[in-house]
Amino acid sequence: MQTFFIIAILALGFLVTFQIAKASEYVAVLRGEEKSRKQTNKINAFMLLIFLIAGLIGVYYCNERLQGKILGRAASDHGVHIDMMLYITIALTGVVFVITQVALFWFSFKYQESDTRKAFYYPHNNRLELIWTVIPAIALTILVGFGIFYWFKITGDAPKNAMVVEVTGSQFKWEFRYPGKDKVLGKKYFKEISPEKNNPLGQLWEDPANYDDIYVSGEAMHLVVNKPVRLVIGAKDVIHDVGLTHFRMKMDAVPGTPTTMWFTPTITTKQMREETENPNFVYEISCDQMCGKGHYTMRGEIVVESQEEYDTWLATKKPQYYAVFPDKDPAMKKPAADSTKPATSAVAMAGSH
Ligand SMILES: [Cu+2]
Repeated sequence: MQTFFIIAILALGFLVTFQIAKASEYVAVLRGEEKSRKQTNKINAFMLLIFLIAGLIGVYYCNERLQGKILGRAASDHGVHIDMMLYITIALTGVVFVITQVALFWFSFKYQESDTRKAFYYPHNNRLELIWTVIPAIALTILVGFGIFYWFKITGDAPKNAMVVEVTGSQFKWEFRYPGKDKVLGKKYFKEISPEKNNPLGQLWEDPANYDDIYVSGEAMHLVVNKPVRLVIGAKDVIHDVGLTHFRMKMDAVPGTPTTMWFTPTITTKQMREETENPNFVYEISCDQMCGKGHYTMRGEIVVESQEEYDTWLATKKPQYYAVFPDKDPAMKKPAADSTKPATSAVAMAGSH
């Protein structure tokens, strides 16, 4: 039934178009071909002017309407520069857009066919060609130049006092690793990855740098406000992408090839909640690379807090090394060494591993 209606509508549409075309042909014959063409021309010129005005009003309206729906204030030092680049680009291209569109449609209207005027033959002008090639080339070179400058800054060496967090993407979650007191991430090897053996990242336990590395999964990444952070990014299966829209950062997570970027968060989660008047505000990590059917679920969170809050949080975490070798955990050792006291729950736990 539906198919029948669609065919019927198409057939009717064709018939109507055909009849209109035929009718206008008869009108042209009655009025005279030349006169009819000139009249159509006039209508078209007027419509172009209407299109220009309606179009410009539409652009302005969309801008006003959607103004509050953009990302809000950039929450990192690089983010401020990236927003600035965006505004400069939009301002520059915006001015060019308005000038060219007004010229295009206004000229079409003003210089429409007229019996009192003859078209001026003007095929070529080298100076004009040079001007409209060189000026955009210079403008674009400056814009791209700034982009490259910030790109090298973001992906280049982080400041000496930067903290390090390793981010690993997999279908479909994010895992984090903090280097611990030695500030060095221990070596890892993909063949050692084994969640059953408490080694979800494939850390090599013979590397002492791994002893104090803290593994965090299923909760937010914690960062310190106004302290640069270098992210070491990787993936276990396919290409993911660490997208940090609030910080205006993003970087691919590629299996086997660590990528890095650094930035300084400048606003704490608490401050952002007050500023946005949204008590549930959280900084988000989105996967910005289509990575499979659960891609949309790859949402991570980031908490930006003071150094004290961060230290308190980190103190609640234990190195992954102790999960694999509970007997090396000083917290487990102490009660075991104390033979005068009855077995504590810690000993019982150590035994159960
Ligand atoms: Cu992903």
